[in-house]
Amino acid sequence: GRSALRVQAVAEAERPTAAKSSASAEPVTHDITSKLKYLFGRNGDYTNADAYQGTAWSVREKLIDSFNKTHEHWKKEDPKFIYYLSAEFLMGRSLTNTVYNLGIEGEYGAALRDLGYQMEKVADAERDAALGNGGLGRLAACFLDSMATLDLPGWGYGIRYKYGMFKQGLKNGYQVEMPDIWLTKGNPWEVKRDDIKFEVGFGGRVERKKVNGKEMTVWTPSEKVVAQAYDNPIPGYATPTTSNLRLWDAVPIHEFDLGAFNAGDYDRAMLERERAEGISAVLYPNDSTPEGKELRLKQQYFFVCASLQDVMSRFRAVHGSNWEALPEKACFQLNDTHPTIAVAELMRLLVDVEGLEWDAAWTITTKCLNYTNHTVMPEALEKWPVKVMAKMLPRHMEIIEVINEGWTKWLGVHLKDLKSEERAQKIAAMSIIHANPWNADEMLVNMAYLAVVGSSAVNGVAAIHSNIVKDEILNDFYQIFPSKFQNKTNGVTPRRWLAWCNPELAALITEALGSSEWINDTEKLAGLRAFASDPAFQAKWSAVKKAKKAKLAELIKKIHGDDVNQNALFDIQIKRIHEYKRQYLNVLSIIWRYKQLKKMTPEQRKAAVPRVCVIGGKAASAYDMAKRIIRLVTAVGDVINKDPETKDYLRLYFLPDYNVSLAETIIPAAELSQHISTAGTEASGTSNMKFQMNGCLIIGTWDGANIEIAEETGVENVFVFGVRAEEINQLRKDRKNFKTDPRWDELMKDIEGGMFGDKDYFKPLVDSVNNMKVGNDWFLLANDFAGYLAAQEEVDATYKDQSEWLRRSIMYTAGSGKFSSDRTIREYAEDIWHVKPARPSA
Ligand code: HBZ
Repeated sequence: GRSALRVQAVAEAERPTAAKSSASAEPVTHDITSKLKYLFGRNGDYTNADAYQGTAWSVREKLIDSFNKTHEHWKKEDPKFIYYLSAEFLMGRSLTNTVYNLGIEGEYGAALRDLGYQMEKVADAERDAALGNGGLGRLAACFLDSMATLDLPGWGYGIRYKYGMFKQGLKNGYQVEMPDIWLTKGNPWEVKRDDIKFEVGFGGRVERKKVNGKEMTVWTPSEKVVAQAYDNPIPGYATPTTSNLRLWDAVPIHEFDLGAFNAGDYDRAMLERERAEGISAVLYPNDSTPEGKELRLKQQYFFVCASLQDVMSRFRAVHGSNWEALPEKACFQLNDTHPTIAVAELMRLLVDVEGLEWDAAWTITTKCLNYTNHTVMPEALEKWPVKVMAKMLPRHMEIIEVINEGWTKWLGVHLKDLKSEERAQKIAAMSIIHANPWNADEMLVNMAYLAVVGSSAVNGVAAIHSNIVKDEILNDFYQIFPSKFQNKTNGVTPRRWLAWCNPELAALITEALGSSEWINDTEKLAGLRAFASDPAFQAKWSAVKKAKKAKLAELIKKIHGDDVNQNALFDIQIKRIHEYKRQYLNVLSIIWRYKQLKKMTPEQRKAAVPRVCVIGGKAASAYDMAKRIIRLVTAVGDVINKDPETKDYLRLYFLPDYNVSLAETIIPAAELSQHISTAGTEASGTSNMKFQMNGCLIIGTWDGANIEIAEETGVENVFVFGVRAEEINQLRKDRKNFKTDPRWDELMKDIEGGMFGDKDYFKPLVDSVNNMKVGNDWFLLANDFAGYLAAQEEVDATYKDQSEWLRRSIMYTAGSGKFSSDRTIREYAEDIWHVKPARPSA
């Protein structure tokens, strides 16, 4: 409509970044076409995909200029650096983010227009860098954006997986997994560093030897590979700073075994290459149960070993072997336990390679390392069998044993006032190495315990989660080191997740606030509260939402071939599929809604609030129950989307291959989003923050960051339901006596009875929540069911009052200031890292 066009016009005029280039697009146009000509041999008649390549390779040069300046400055200043060690960085696409962060979107947009292309369509041709599973990997990516924007000297370190997160397809409504082949067309956002390589060893033997009269430990690995560095420049927003994400690729030490090749043994000649390349070949797609495979441990050690050697070699170049000063120049954040082998590796490098005394090395190590926990699920905590570790990393296993001896001895002294039996129990419970509770013959290395003992600070990712870490998961350790434990509530970058993915809303916000400063000072969004009840502002706000809903409707049409009612409430749940996240509960309420609609007269239906429900997310390949949940979503959708009586009032679509780019389209279009985990199970959640920023109302449990979001938005503006975390243990114990709601019983019978077909396939799903006698329904869906339906009714009632709905929507964005990752990173920098900004001159 007209107002949507007006907003679009505002968006064009008031581009939220500073640089509105009035310069001619001519040089940029020329640069793009010459990239196409000389790099790709193309001469006119470009597709959007070509235009993307030309544009990206041109932008890359600006990025590298900025990268070089920043690193020259940092080299000169020699500030303390933070190194974010993470097995995953879920970066998504780079083109839009790069031109906006560098403030060159004006010239590039104009150049593309001159050539007859639209930036949005061109940007759409980029493949996601999907080197992560979900929240944890995307958090790392948001953190890099904020670190650069805040001018903090800091790098990310990780693995350059050849295949990222699998692509999800649907076949007859079931999930199918396809490889993510993302590098075939080259990657303009990386720079291969041919001069930066480190050897990484595995296996072999450990000996004591006299070296220059000193007793030393020498590890001779049986297998070696080379870690090859690739740098991915990370532009900050509205600053000259461009920092770095350094990813390691595994390559063989010898190109290939010529001897074997000449002897005609081609297979053996290739063996070394295959073994090496296998290490960085593929991201494990598990977001919850750790993969106990040797290759996974190899990946972890591979990137940690290369990263520590790299940092130490830069330190040595400036400070020689003054290792005592290392903690003044470098600190490492362990993103979950995945890089925890760093505790043993830093000890090995300091003691075995640099020749430091054990105690001095231990002081340095514990000063340099910090650990973030992201989960409360006991089954998700990594434990490596001692056997596996001893075989692959024999020296590290010894080091961990020595660390554990020192630790348990220290504990004995520290707990001397306890009765000896109690003391022995405590020590056993806190030992880094302990027996497998399910198999007493197997000894395990508890990586979380190793991380806590080896770190200065340990943090959870939302207030409630940090409390659960202190009071439950790591309570024994908290008792001993209370000051080690902190909270750092997660955040998301407001650049990608509001300004760039929703330029129309960004323009409206900038217009209302009179400046675009909110983009790196999100507390300013609070100024929107003054407009929340203003009908004229609400109308503009609503026009933006409508325009974004139209985009999502287009996507649904493209994928499913259906036209959806764009006046319906757009109700979204997108996240990894997991029992604790309770997509199943969502489906049950959709079935219930369908049944209610079926009972209504046509007149009554006309009074109902129409909904378009969208569910998206990947199931880990081996997570059987999650795959059944996906099939239930598609099966229910197949029935209700076709029903002529109800299809104008209710739809359910599963959007396959949910990823960062899809999120950038879905989130701005959402009016209601669902964050309905069992209280106490979702550490934080971060999409909840993205939805909030985009003015999307939340239906959710009192869990993770939902709580803090509700506090900032006004609890009365959020649809909160369900049991509280404190009640969970008792409710689980009482589960057998729980009397289910009759509506619940009805739905169970419907699914079991084949209302959506596939009844044998759905049987385990019904049993998982409905076999009370064996104490099932671990995630308490039945307990929260009635409260959830009531909250959904409240949603409908509120939606009928559009002015109230819009007021709340504006209040959400206005209350989202706290959830910028800039705030999170500032807290890490001040409370944990003690790093200070170092901005190069422009
Ligand atoms: O980390 C998530 C939490 O579930 C979520 O609540 C939180 O907001 C987010 C950021 O703190 N955890 C994950 O995403 N975890 C993984 O993706 C994962 C990946 C590999 C693993 C284990 C977990 O081996």
